Amino acid sequence: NASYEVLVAGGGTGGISSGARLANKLGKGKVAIVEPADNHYYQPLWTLVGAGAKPMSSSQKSMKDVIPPKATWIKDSIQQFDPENNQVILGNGEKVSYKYLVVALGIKLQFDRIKGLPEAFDTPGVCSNYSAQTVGKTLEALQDFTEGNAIFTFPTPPLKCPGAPQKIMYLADEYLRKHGKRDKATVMFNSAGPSIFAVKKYAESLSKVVASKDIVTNFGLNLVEVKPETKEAIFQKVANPEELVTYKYEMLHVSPPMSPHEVVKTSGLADAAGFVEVNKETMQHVRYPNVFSLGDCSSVPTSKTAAAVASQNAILSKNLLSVMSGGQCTPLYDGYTSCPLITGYSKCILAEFDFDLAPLETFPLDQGKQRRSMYHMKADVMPAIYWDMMLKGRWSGPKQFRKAMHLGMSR
Ligand code: FAD
Ligand code: UQ1
Repeated sequence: NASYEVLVAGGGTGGISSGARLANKLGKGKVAIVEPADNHYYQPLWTLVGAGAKPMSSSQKSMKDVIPPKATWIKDSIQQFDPENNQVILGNGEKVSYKYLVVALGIKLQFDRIKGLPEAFDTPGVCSNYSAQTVGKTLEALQDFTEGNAIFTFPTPPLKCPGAPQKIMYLADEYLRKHGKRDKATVMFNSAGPSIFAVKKYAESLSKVVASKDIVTNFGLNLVEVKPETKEAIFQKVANPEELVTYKYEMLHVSPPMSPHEVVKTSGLADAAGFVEVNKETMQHVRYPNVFSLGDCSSVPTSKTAAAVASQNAILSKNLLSVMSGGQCTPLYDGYTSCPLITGYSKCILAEFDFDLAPLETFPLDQGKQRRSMYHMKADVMPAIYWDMMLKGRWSGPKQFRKAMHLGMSR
């Protein structure tokens, strides 16, 4: 059996950023990352890739180029966790033991929970920014659009980046205007949720954006079926699941339902909802003190984003190293998460908030406003920070900047 000081499950945003920190501290040969994929994706760029504002290549790097140089890459998937025996079983049947485990497997997309959808992706107009395979179809749908309904869906939670389902809608609105097709379109946000956004301050701003763009919102509608032959999308009323509502579509952007991966649900590490059950402030498992988790697969009750992982990976690594040397978990997570709500090809509302859905803003200006500066931050500055700093274990989120910019007056 191979054995490592720290085993990291998953080579996505959380696995690489925390794996890099731990390997930097512990040195060569101590940290292994289990990840089957050939490529690593910076998914936050997919909103812009879908809208044709960035090439797919800018969101993608070869996995071998992001695995930290001091970490060992185990190119396989985790088939089963065995926390009682401090080991995992790989896809090839081999066992790998660990002293400490970091679980960062992300969340599973479930396009197949919507009847007819997997097949509908092979037909014109149906697209989703949520996967590498379907994001390319979004721009095609915009280019092909002539007239009719452009429908943007939002599933029942849980989902990662809850702002993404509407960001692409604002970009689509602007695209259709630029190409003289907006007056032939009805742009519609059909959401299973109750409101445009969970944080009041940003919901107020976004409601104004929706109104100014002449977008129709239908809340409490959950997409359950797509009929590509007749170009119909069928929604269930959340308040009365017996009742179905059908809309014709010309373009249909689907944000799919999501769930924890099966291997996490059955790991012995999960809570009732299937997420890795950690202390929300320390990232340490509630039953196995040598297990930690971060990102979309964890039970941490904040909006699931890469920005949240930026804060979490620093806290997790410090706490894991402290526990390793017999100490306590000290840095405490406040739930910081951020959602750059792109509202056009050069506009963005930078939402930042905490566990209590209270704004926790970095910049000393009103971030509830649409700003060009925040668009550049999201489109050009953040990707560089991600590739050059975060994946190398050198980005802990904007907390220090926030404190400096508010002259120590902020939390
Ligand atoms: P991921 O980065 O998804 O990584 C999970 C990894 O685990 C993957 O590499 C996968 O291959 C691997 N894996 C899965 N199963 C196994 C297994 N059995 N064994 C081994 N490995 C496995 N966040 C923001 O901060 N800002 C944004 O603007 C933003 N926009 C987004 C827009 C879109 C369209 C999408 C899809 C996401 C967006 N996000 C955004 C969210 C962000 O990408 C995620 O929250 C972040 O990537 C979570 O990191 P993670 O490590 O938990 O999961
Ligand atoms: C952030 O730290 C981060 O991590 C890389 C993101 O990832 C996508 C973000 O989108 C944002 C907004 C932040 C927060 C950073 C600043 C400077 C506000």
